[in-house]
Amino acid sequence: MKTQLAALTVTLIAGVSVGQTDAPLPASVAGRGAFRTIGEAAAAMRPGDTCVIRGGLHRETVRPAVSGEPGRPLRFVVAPGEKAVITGTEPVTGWKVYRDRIFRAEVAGAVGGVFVNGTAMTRARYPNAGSNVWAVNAVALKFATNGVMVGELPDRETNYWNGARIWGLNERQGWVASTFAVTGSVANSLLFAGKGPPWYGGGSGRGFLTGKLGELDSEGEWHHEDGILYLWMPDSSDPSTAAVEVARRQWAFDLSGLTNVAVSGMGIFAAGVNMDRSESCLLEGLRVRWPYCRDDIVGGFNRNQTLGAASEGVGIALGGSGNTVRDSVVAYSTGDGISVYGASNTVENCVVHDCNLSVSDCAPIGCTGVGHTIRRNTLFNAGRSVLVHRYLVEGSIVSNHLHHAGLLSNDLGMTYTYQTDGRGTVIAYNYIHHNLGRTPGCVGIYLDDSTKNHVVHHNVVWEVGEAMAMNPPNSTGHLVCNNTLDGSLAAIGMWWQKQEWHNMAGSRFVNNIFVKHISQKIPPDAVGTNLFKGTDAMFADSANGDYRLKPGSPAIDTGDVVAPWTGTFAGKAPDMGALESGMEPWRHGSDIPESEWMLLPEWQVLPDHRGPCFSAEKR
Ligand SMILES: [Ca+2]
Ligand SMILES: [Ca+2]
Repeated sequence: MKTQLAALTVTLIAGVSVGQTDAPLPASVAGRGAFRTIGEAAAAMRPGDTCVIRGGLHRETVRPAVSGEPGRPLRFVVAPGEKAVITGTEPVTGWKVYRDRIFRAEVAGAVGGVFVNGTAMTRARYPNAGSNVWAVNAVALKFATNGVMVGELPDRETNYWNGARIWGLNERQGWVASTFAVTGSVANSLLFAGKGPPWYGGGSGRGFLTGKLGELDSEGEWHHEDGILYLWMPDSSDPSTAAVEVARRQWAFDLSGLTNVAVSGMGIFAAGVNMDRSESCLLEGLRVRWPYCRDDIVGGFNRNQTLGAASEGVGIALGGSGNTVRDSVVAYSTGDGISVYGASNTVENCVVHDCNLSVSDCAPIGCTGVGHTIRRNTLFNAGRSVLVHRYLVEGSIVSNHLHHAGLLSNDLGMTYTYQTDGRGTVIAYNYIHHNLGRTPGCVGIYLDDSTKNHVVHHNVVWEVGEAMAMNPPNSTGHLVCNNTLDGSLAAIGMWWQKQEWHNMAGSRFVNNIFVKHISQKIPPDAVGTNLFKGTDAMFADSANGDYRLKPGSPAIDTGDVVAPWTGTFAGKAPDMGALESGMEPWRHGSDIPESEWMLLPEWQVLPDHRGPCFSAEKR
């Protein structure tokens, strides 16, 4: 690991060293020369130019001076056979022993994240984190009275926790985590200003505390205070023998407000790409690690129509219009992987995983705006939902593979929206499975309250509590057609008790296979031909996620034509459910092989957490 990074560092240093005239410069543009940085090359580029980037680590934010033109984009490519990584980090040197195995070094300014040989370290905290980021080690916290909560806290002097920051998740609701400042402490009581964050008012929860040097007491922890970075190395070694870096720059590329720029084949580490107000820009073949690595996310529900590049937890900021991210892998983010807003942007054939470590309102893909396409992506491992599409209208969410959501929160959809008039947003041909949240509220496709006008068809949903949830009021104008909905509790669940709120005018349910019951609050006249609970659909092997129909299934050729959504079918009529007998199942998810997901072969891979993390208490 260390060797790999060191080799890259040497490569870059060789490229820029004065006097080494035989070493290739890091970037070149045909007809314009070679440059000491990509940024210098970018400043010289004109429409139609291609910048060739040499292998190695590049520590800069690249900002072209001008836009490309239609058919004559600015292109950034990597030299053939080389690996180039733009990193948002800067190395830390000048380490001295602080005490015991803790070292200190001067680091001015804010520290967004600390990496050792490419692996993220943990801000010093109580209780200690443990090795599994998806198994938050936290203490019980309980409401005492306004401004006070009590917890299982260690013996510390009065007001020791003044200035600390607490991350907490409510136990009963457990929707989203949030953070807030502690203003004082007495014994096992924490004091804070005001009534506290949303999760607190509901009673008990779990949390951890950061912001105190005194809690730097284990391997892999760091603390930054008064311009000094303190670090206990993961192997208790001297940090000067390793590549220790701090996150400094939010963006690897700043394409905001530019048009017709294409970036291909780069690695990006501890930084995102800013496409705020961009048009017709393209990112392809990228390998991105930690597009957002800071642990400063306040949390709570904070995503709405105003999502923009300045929102907390934004990863790759895909704003503007007509931009595309494709064939890329984005992994590890305390916030979003890709944050989509603006209009008519596309995310296609990407793998986005292990995001929203903060358990906030973020997701592998967070999406709001008009007319976006989210197609053939594989999204998995998320603190909450894997796809949030709140306020997405006229959108298209098709042929994705979505799995392993709810690793740390409860009452969530693997896809989630609320208060959204989709104006025809289509959610179709997706495979959706494994919500690890607690039931009830452990949902596959969640159209939460006041959501209207979505077309949900040909999705296969399993290993969830409720395959779909549609919460009134005004759950109107939806078409739910040809889905295979297998949840342990319900095919379609619904909450709210007031009957008069259940306005589902114009919503229709047809050709679905409901393995379990659907909510009795769905008006009977909205429910057409479906295969209901109690009739065996004869799936090939549903225990292993194979929902194709066996010959003789009562779902075969017993559906209605629902133009245009039933599309091409085999036999004399459409089948019920998502997978038409006699036709090949559609392609879903990204086709990037797992062997090609890595940024660099030996860089951080989080342990595979595609299993329940809190099995004893969650499901
Ligand atoms: Ca600690
Ligand atoms: Ca058929």
